[in-house]
Amino acid sequence: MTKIQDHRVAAGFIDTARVYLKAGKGGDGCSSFRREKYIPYGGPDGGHGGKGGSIWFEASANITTLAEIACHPHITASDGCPGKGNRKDGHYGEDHSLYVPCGTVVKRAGTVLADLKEHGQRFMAAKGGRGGRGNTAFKTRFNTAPKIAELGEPGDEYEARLELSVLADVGFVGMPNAGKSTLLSAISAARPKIADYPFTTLNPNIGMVQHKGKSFAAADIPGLIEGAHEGKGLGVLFLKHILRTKILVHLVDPVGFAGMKPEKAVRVIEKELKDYHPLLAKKITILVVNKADLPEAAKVQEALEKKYKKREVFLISAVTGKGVSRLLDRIIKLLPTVKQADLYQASADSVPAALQPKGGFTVELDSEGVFSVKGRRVEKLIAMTNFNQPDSWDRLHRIFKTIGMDKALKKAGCAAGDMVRVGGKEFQWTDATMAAGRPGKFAYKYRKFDQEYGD
Ligand SMILES: Nc1nc2c(ncn2[C@@H]2O[C@H](COP(=O)(O)OP(=O)(O)OP(=O)(O)O)[C@@H](O)[C@H]2O)c(=O)[nH]1
Ligand SMILES: [Mg+2]
Repeated sequence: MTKIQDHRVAAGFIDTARVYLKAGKGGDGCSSFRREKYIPYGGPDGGHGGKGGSIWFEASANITTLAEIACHPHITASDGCPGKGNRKDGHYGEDHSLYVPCGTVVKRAGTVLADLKEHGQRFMAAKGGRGGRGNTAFKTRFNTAPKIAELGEPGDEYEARLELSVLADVGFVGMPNAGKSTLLSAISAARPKIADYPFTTLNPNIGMVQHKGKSFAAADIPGLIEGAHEGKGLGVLFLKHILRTKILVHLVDPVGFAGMKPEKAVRVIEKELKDYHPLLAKKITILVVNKADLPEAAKVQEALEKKYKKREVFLISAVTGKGVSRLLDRIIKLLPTVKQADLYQASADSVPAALQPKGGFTVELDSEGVFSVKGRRVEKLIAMTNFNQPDSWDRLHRIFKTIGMDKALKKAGCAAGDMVRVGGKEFQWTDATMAAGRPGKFAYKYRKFDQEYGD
């Protein structure tokens, strides 16, 4: 961690966090038979396992930082309980909800899963596993006493990255000491720190501005300096927070900054914004000369008006309030005209594995000479098969045959004695294995089961 980030931790503002999610495993199904006096052949009565708990993220307007989550990054939801005899189904695992600030983007391996913008918006980030079915589910007229019960499905497990991109309508940018925080505190209830030295603001501040019956959110970020987009100063850490604003207000200090003339400072800031992200250059940027009470201010405004003929240049004083109302009028008029495309869009393939369509499987011969079968459905089938039950083996073989896995393996060159790996388990493929399936008149039934099989 760099020094700057350390400082941010101390300041309590964390805008990125890495979290390890582990949803609950489904409870195992139960294989049992009804045994009661005077009830011969009581039949199967094993209950189903309960569903595992899922992990949800919920946007909340009452939170402004990811600090809480960053400090407790291991998040698990509880497992479902196993089923029991007498048709008792297991309890469901409890879902786990985590509150995140509005504007939090959830990513997995670089792809955006969700963008939580509105208060109360929820997203299931990790789905709990399905409970295994008890042997009551496997009773058929051909097999009235099945000794098969599924294991619970494992829950989703992965590392997610949370990124907070503050949601404000208007962003204040400018060199340090230009008066950004002073302006925010003058027009909203926010009370950022204000002082007569550069880099007073260390974290973004957000305030709700009420003006003539309309309201909007404004964000003040730390001052920018030359080279900010390359990491100089503090500003770069927070530039992403203005990416989603609709309008930028560029405050200019008529005194200049560190010997730099105001006109040059304007050019420097605009270049920094453009270099950080082309989107920032495209935003409507209102030029505002602050500190109108100082004698230099009017001249600077005139000079900027001359230079940027097509742009309006406002003259305000955040301290005395001069010109502020006019500026707010302009902002309120402009805001509804800005239509913003979504910056973060959840892509279709970024949906968590458990929510993806089932799909088929692929067979590949790996470097160790093992035939590796991959596919969500077959992997799930293996994970939910109880290999301690001989009948479960039979069922597995039948399903392999029905879904065409033995044919696919033969086609790939698999012969008796070769090793096959599916879902982390290895089997030796034998003719008996292939012959174990009983296709023919059962094929349709298992195909039907196969269609039902899944979520
Ligand atoms: N005379 C005068 N001084 C002002 C005005 N607005 C702000 N200031 C002063 O300028 C100094 C800097 O103000 P800040 O609001 O902290 O500036 P900032 O842009 O937030 O600065 P950083 O957070 O360091 O980037 C303070 O001493 C303010 O009192 C103004 O309209 N007139
Ligand atoms: Mg400030």
